Amino acid sequence: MSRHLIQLCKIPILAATLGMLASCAGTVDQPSGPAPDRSSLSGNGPYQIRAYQSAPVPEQYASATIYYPLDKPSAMGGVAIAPGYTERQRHINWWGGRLASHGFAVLVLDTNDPEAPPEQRAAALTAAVDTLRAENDRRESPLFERLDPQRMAVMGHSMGGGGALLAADRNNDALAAALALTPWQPDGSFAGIAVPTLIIAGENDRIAPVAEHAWPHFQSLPAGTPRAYLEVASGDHFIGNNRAEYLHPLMSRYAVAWLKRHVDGDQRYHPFIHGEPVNRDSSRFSRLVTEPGESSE
Ligand code: 9J3
Repeated sequence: MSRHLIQLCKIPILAATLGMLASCAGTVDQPSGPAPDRSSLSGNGPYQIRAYQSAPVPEQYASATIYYPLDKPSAMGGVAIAPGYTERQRHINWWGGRLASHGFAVLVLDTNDPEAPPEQRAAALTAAVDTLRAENDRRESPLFERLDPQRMAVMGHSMGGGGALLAADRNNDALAAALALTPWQPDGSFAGIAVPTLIIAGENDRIAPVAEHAWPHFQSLPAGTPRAYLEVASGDHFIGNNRAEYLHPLMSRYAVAWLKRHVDGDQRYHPFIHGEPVNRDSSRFSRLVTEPGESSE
């Protein structure tokens, strides 16, 4: 139901009156949690974090940890996250707790083969989204009847980021957002992605150089799809990883805002991607393109 109403809001001419904007804002999910500001987005959110590993594991990945907010009163969206080449959960799992603290159920996976190509990571992410959805129906799950199966996102680092983009390209209707951290996918072209997509890249990435990976990936996204490209000045291939702790506040501000805005439909986060607060970070980025697309005012 709310999906259809959101679609209506994509018609810019209809949305071009204040009255219409107000009614569009009212049709998305009710904003939940305290109003965001720069500092709240930079660190952990308002919810207590819990994690478990007892969800059924499908054949497409080896194992996973699911992080979730213990005390979020309303239904939560989900995010599936894949690591990069030779990486394990421990290389990127700071995102699990961080995103859970802001109200998401977050599945961080280990691939069957640490050297698996992006294609296999895409299949793992798609299966992981199915795992999250199934948790909503599994009585023994801490997420039983606490998820909104319509609000699922995919995310990943490097080959996992390539996998997230591939998964989004193929599962248009099934996802609410995609987020790629220094994505790696040679000749990656993602014109089939219809969901809001954020790419975070590193200016000095020598492993997935932006000129061959993140930037052409971004340019291949269809105009009209909400999309953003953030290129961290002097950033390397590992800007989104656990070890780049000094960058976690910056990463967090944009990733949390993107997911809150597009997975939860919470308009309060819009200015933190497209508005004035972004100016305060502009010196941190060598390139910054944010396009609200047709789904936003
Ligand atoms: O996932 C990644 O970090 C991909 C970078 C890489 O080393 O690919 C070469 C096979």
